[in-house]
Order: sequence, then C-alpha cells, then structure tokens
Amino acid sequence: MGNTIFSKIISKEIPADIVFETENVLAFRDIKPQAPVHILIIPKKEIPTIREINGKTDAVLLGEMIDAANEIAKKENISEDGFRLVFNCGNNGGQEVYHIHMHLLGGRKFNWPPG
Ligand code: DGP
Repeated sequence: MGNTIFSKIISKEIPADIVFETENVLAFRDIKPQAPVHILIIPKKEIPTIREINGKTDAVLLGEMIDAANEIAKKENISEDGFRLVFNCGNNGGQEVYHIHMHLLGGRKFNWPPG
C-alpha cells in the first residue's frame, strides 16, 4: 500500500465523499473546496507526480480520468457552463499530496492567469 492520504481513501481506511468509482479511477470531493464544485479525480495506481506519467503506457488511464471528469461534470451540472481541470506538479506547481490527482473545479468563473 502507498503512503499518502489518498492511498487510505482508495482502501477506504479513511472516509471521503466519493462521487465516482471504477476499477482504475476514484473521485471524491476536496476537503478544502475552492469552488462550489471541487472534486479530485485520481488513479488507483500510485503515481507520485505528473512527471512519472508516460504518455504511451498511461494513455488509457488518463483517458479514463478525463471520461470521469466529463461524466461527473454532467452529474454536477457544471458541464454546460464550463469547468477547469488542473494537475499541480511539484513545489512550484503547489502540489501537496504526492499521488497524482486532477482537480475538477466548477460552479463559478475562474481567472486567468492563475495566482
Ligand atoms: P494539491 O495541492 O494539488 O496537491 O491538492 C491536494 C488537495 O487534496 C487539496 O485541495 C486538499 C485535498 N485533500 C488533502 N487531504 C485530503 C483528504 O484527506 N480528503 C480529501 N477529500 N481531500 C484532501
């Protein structure tokens, strides 16, 4: 088993508000939401950062994460107005949990460039 808090959420050792689950992907509400809808979409496979992603071998998994985002966005009624998907990577990227996760944010308008 892994050593981040997300491994314990995957194994259900600690609770989370899970909104979507398949064999390979899990999605749950962020504990510190930055928008009316803020959901984390994670692979069950442990990958510490986006730097460890191999585009060829991980393509199907990443595709499943995008499919999950689209399905959840529809369920949460944020699809039509639009939403933001974010991977933070490493120190400058603001990553806190070293198990990759895609933030799905919606329900309000976001600024660009980000702060
Ligand atoms: P990042 O900074 O990209 O690594 O984002 C980590 C996010 O994970 C942050 O928005 C807060 C969230 N988070 C951290 N610990 C927990 C937890 O135990 N449960 C849930 N639901 N979210 C968590």
